[in-house]
Amino acid sequence: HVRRKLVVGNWKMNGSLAQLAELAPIAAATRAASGVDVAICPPFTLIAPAVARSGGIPIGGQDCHHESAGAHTGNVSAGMLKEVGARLVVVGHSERRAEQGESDEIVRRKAEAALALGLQTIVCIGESETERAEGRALDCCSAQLGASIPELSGEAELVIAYEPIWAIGTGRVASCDDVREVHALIRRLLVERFGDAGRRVRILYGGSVRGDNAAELFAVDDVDGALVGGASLTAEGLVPIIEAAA
Ligand code: G2H
Repeated sequence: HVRRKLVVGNWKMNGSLAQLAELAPIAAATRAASGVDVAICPPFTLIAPAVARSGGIPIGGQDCHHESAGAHTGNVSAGMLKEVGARLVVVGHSERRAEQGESDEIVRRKAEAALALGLQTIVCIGESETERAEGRALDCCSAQLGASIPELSGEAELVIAYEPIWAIGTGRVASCDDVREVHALIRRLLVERFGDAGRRVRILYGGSVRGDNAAELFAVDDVDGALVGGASLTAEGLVPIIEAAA
């Protein structure tokens, strides 16, 4: 199975209308790289203007609610994202699991809602520092994956992102051996659950990916791309990662 590399920028709660100027050089680098898929997930308020200035790069949300509408102050549904041109969404990021108390069950329902509307859906999992120190990283990832992903149906693409929490925004990258071990586990669980379709699911690594460490991560088996936070805010930061994926 040949899986194209996928590089997704997660701007988190960063960016501005002015920052959307970074999209043009990112789009140009993506066209030049060929063979790499690139997408950017800015804050909700920037999605519509980002779509207008995307240069063809898919724009997505960083979360969606699991219901389609209703009394959920402050939330945004998958349909709302889609209406303004979003083509993907990230769900279950560890920052949302921690700050908003999102459970695996809620994450799974969000993923179901997004996939049902045809959004490419990136489900994030990953162990904490304590869980790794206690030798429970694989068990944690296995349990989270099992409970956070929905059944596959329809055409929309499910993507998994493995983000060890201790590597997020810290400058500490997981070792290639650790990444290989967890990605192999995720692949095995996906194939057990979905059969051959599990081989087509792309598995991204996330956590302090930068231009100077991307190539070695992308060389690891079953690393099909990256979910990039800090380094995705500028073309200068993201373009070397796109080039490393090409
Ligand atoms: C992990 C990642 C992107 P960063 O959260 O989701 O962020 O690259 O800043 O560690």
